[in-house]
Amino acid sequence: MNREGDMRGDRDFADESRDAVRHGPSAVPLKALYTASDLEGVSHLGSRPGEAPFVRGPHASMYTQKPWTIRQYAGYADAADSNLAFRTALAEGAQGLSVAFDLPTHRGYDSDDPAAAADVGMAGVAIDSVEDMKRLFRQIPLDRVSVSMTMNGAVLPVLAAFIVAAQESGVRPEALTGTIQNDILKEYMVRNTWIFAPEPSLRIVADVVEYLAERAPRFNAMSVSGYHFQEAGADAVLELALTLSNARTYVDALVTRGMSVERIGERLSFFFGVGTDFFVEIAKLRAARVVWAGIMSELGARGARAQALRMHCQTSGWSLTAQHPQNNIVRTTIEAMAAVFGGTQSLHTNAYDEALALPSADASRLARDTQLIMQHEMGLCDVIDPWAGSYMMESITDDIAGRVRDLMTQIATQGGVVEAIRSGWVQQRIHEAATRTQARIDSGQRVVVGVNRFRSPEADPPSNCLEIDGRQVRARQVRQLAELKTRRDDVLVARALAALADGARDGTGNLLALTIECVRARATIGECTRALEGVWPRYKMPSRFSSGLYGEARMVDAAWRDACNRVSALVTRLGRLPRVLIAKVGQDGHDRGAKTVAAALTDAGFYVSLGALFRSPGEVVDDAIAAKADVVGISSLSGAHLDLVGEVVRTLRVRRPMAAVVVGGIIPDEHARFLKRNGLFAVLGPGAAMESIVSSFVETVELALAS
Ligand code: 2CP
Repeated sequence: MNREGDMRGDRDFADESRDAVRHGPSAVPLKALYTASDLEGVSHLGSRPGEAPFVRGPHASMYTQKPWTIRQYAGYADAADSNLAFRTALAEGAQGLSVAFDLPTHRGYDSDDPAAAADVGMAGVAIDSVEDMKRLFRQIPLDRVSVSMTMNGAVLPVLAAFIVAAQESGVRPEALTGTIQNDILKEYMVRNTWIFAPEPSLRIVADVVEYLAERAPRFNAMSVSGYHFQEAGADAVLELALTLSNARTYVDALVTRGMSVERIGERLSFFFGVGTDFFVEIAKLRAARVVWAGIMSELGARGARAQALRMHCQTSGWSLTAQHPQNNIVRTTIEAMAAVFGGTQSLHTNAYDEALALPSADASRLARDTQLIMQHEMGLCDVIDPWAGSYMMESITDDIAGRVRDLMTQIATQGGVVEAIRSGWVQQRIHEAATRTQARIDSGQRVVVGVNRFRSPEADPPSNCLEIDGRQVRARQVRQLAELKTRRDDVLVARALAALADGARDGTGNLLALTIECVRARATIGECTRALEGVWPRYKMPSRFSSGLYGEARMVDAAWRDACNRVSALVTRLGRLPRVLIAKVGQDGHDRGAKTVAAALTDAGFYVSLGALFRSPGEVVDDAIAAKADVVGISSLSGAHLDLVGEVVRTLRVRRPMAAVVVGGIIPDEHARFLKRNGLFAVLGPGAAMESIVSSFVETVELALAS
């Protein structure tokens, strides 16, 4: 074809395809071509950075004056180990800290509590008291290094321990900078580290915000989070609508208590996930600022500080693959670019080996250096909001903002987020989105390189992942707890804990102020939580999943139909449906995988019971007996599988020997071999398509029946 022909072809394409709508991996439709006409009616055009509606960023100069904060989420084992890791990171270029606590700390259990035993120090650092907190920040100047703490359920004692530890090292609360997540609503929706029911938890949130506004005004009192929605399966619009609805609920509650909207807005911050849908993710972050500025303005906020949305971002953990882990370096880098183009204030980049186990030191360094390279070698900080004016970017920013407002109205008309949690609407919507995504991946409609396409027979070299000796960490914590209790004044502790319980019961006093007195007297995290449990019993929430969706999405897919036929043959042989219990064990609340597998197995023809969260190994066995399970499928993502799954296998062998156990999640090969030698039937690695999971369950039942 000659040059003229080429050009005519290009023109034809432009004319014919400019309005063709394609559906990418997210819920936002993208067009093949955008032109000036797509900017008609976009109202945010023309605004400048640092000006409402802040689409171009919360600050006028953005990264040209101060680049985003490199803030890697970290913490493992005990306070001394994590302190060393923090100091090393700061020496090597990290600009702020972000503490990952272990699951027992999140759920308000001390390390010597039997409910916590297997999880101590595994998925974060174990903190039992102010003494641990002092060890965690030894030689770190808390008046100069900002510290973010991801804590929600046990926010009172953990934040109290931080404040007292700082005071005892000579730093007054007024000098502290940092962020406490303090976003309990999303815990009921997805993350599941709640302790108490929503209503008392909202009081705790508000008491924390009020205390910080008064005593530690430089500290961000909340990090309202969308990240976990995305990780659980939500698309960009749902992530924003839920996050901003939650934030709105907090603001309303605080205004009702008499706080000014201006003051609330100044120290409210946000946290979003950044996934693989590059353009949409940039637009999402820009749209978040537009929608939030509108809400705060409606509520009466006038100052830029109160209207401008400031955010932390984290690259998507869910997008990481266990197959060919080096590919994750590329995914993370591009996701990080989306966060930066979207104007984030602070960023965590994931380590490439995190789908296999806790990150190795090398992988963590590479993740951090990715950001250093972006800041220092690539010129990304030289231009403010470089996507501004792009037909595509401005158009989809506006599109997302409109869809988010519509969904927020839908949530509000149902009675708001607390009602939507209670009815299960939110959990259901996210689960359904996750199930559809899984079906798209399993059918190959959504490509995951190295997993469902472009697989290479060459295995990557094994990663040198971090191993935690949880038993040793626990033994150290238990010893330190015992020492703490011999040194303290028990009468003082009892008095402070009684005052805290009274404050909770009577609705009087600020609960953070009361907890600070408990912690100063050396009450532990677990004791403070138990004092509150006396007034507000631990909350329980049913686990639910939806059947029908997965099977429907794969109805015409031969691989799926084959798997279903295998289940039908098994049903014929058994003369009944094969029965499966899908269980979570220990303090691990990540339930996206468990719910999706439960949904797919049901659609394939199994009878599936989904167990509650936070069960002990003994309780899982009780559930298996009650469900008359042929197979118990355990989902484990917390690193505590050796103890917890091992105990389920041992106990089940005695109490229901005909049932077999399989486990799915992040299980290093060596651990898988060990568990299999000790009676585990199978390990289903991350990235397995549902048809292969279904086939594994069929084989497990067949083998268990034959043995
Ligand atoms: C920044 N500043 C500027 C400019 N840029 N001033 C003028 N011109 C500029 N261009 C100022 C800010 O106003 C601020 O001062 C100070 O510099 C620090 O900047 P910042 O933007 O506030 O950065 P930051 O201190 O790093 O705070 C960022 C956030 C904060 C987002 C506001 O909330 C944060 O650090 N969040 C991190 C949350 C986190 O780590 N979460 C981890 C989740 P002033 O303070 O005086 O205003 S991990 C969770 C896992 C996955 C889990 O949940 O399980």
